[in-house]
Amino acid sequence: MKKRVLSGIRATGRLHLGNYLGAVKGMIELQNNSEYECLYMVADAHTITTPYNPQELKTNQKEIIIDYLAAGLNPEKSTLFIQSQISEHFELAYYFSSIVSIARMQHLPTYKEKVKQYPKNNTMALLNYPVLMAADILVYKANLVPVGIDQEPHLEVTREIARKMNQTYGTNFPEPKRFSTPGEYIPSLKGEGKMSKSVEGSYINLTDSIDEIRKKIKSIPTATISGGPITGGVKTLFLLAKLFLKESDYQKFKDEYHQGILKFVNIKNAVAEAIYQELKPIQEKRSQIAQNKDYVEKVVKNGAERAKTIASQTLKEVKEKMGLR
Ligand code: AQP
Repeated sequence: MKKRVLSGIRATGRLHLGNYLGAVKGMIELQNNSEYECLYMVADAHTITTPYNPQELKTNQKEIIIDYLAAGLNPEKSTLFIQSQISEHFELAYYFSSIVSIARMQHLPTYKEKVKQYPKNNTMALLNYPVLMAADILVYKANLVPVGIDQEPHLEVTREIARKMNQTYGTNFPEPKRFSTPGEYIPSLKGEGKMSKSVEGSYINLTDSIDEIRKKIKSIPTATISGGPITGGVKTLFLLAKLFLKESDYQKFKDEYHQGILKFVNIKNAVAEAIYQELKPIQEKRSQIAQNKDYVEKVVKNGAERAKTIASQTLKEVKEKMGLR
């Protein structure tokens, strides 16, 4: 039997370069490996753990599917679906919550950060986020999860839940691992923290024009004189250079930097151009797919059918083991 892969992205807005490099690139790589069966969702139920607009969420559900398709996810190879359409995720999360302590959830750095960011939104759903994520993964008995490094604490919780369920109830959940990419952590363009949708000025969208990308790359804080240790904005710039430029160009800029002769405008222009060259075909494909609403609907409908078949089987097993049927 093929090993399973599960991943998802919250429907909080348009995808940015961090989502693309940290998650989507890994999703594509695994989709194209015949050893795996891949299921990729729009994590709309995770979206409501932070303040949101229902009308925008409705639009974003489909926009993320369009982003997935444009970036290279292929519904012939991967199951693409919307999380909230598979009610088994929520039912399993409830059963899992019976073996997870409140303290364990309260101590997670991801939870603390979100509470700091949205102090008026310290809800049960936010506290429960990692439990629902464990259910998202384990309802498909997925072994591999292509996500950015920021999700590692949640994966640790998933493994703990799998172990405890197996020990307590004799289930056979795998202990899933993260599938990492070279872009597993893309820093904010502002020089502090990670690239994030909710931090204005921190990100490049997949739909940005060359002018917008140039402007954003120019905004990365760099020293006026090159040389010395590579830190802060300079580090971000070199990471993007490593990910997008030819190795020889990257090395040339690095050597110039260490010799103290690098003009930041040159590396910034080269990086902006290289990012745009990678995004351009995605943008072109996106505008074609966006016009074909019926196709997108069909992808989502087929995806839900496949996801539901697997998820309902797991629920049946879990309920039997837990004495619920
Ligand atoms: N900066 C990043 N570098 C690498 N990977 C990243 N991911 C997110 N930011 C980076 C990965 O993208 C996937 C989707 O993450 P998410 O569903 O948590 O999306 P999000 O919450 O909308 O991501 P943001 O941008 O951080 O949004 P806000 O600001 O709303 O919290 C995951 O695999 C994640 O690791």
